[in-house]
Amino acid sequence: MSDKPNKTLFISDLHLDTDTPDILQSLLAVLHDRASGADALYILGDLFEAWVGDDDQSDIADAVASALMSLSRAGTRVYLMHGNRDFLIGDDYAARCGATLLPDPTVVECYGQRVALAHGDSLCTRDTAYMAFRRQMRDPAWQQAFLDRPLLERHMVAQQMRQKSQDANSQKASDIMDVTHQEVINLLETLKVNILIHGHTHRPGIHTIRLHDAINGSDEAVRIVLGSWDQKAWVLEFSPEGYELKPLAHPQPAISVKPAKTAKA
Ligand code: LP5
Ligand code: MN
Repeated sequence: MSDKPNKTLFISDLHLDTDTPDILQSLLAVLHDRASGADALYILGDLFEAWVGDDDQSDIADAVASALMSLSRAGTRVYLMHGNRDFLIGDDYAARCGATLLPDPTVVECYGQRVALAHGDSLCTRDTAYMAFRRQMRDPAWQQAFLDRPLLERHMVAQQMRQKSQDANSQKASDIMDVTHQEVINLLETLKVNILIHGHTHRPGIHTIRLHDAINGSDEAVRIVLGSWDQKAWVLEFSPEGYELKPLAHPQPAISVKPAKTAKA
C-alpha cells in the first residue's frame, strides 16, 4: 500500500493571459510542488482571463495544457469547470490538458464527504445586469455565432466585453457582486450537501453557515471561497484530516544581471 498522503487541490480565478507570465510560473510551481502526487486537482473556473475558442492556440494555452497533461499522466486526476471568462473552453482543449470538464454545479465525494463545487457567478443573483448578460452568454446559438467569427474579431469583442464589464463593475455596489446568502442555502439544500467550494467573488475565506432546516442531520454548513491569483496563489488543500486555504507567495521573477562589459585594452 502506498504511504503517500492523500490530498486534493482546488484553485480558481488565475485569469492567465499573455501579460501574466508571473502567474503562469506560479501555477507551474504549484503543480510541481503541491499537485504532484495529489489524488486530484480541481480548477473551478476563470483559469484564463478570456477564452475565445479552442482554436486560439496561444503560447500560454499550450504551456498550461502541457503542464496539466503531465500531471494527469502522472496519475493526478485533473478537472476543469467553466468560469464567466472561459466558459468557451471546449472538449478539445480539455483533452489537450488530460482534464475532464465538469458542469456547474457538481457534487464530488472528497474523502467521505459530499462537496458541492461551483464557479460562483450563478450565485450572485442580486447583480441583475450580470444575470441577464450571463443568460445571453450561455445561449448555445449565441456561442456558436461567436465561434464562427474570425479569431481576431473574437479577441476584439472579448476585449470590449472586458472593458465594459470593468466600467459596469466600478458603478456597482460591492455587496451585490457577492453571492446571495439564500441562493447558497437553496443550492446546499437542493444538492443535499454541507460543503460548498467556489471562486469568482475574489473574497477568499471560510464561512460557517447556520441552517434553519438541517441538511444531512446537521444544522451547519461551510462555504469555502477560493481567491483570485492577482496578488497571491490561493490553494485549497483537502485531505482526510481536514482542509486548509493557503495564500502562497508568487515565485519571485528571476532578475537577470548582465555582466558589465570590460573595456578592451
Ligand atoms: O469578469 P469580471 O470579474 O470583471 O466581472 C464579472 C461580470 N462580467 C463578465 C464579463 C466578462 O468579464 C467578459 C469576459 C469575456 C471573455 C469571453 C468572451 C467570449 C464571448 C462569447 C460570446 C458568446 O462576466 C460582471 C459581474 C462581476 O463578474 C461580479 O459578479 O458584475 O458582470 C458585468 O459586468 C455585466 C454587466 O453588468 C452588463 C453587461 C456589460 C457588457 C456588455 C457587453 C457588450 C458587448 C460589446 C461587444 C461588441
Ligand atoms: Mn469569475
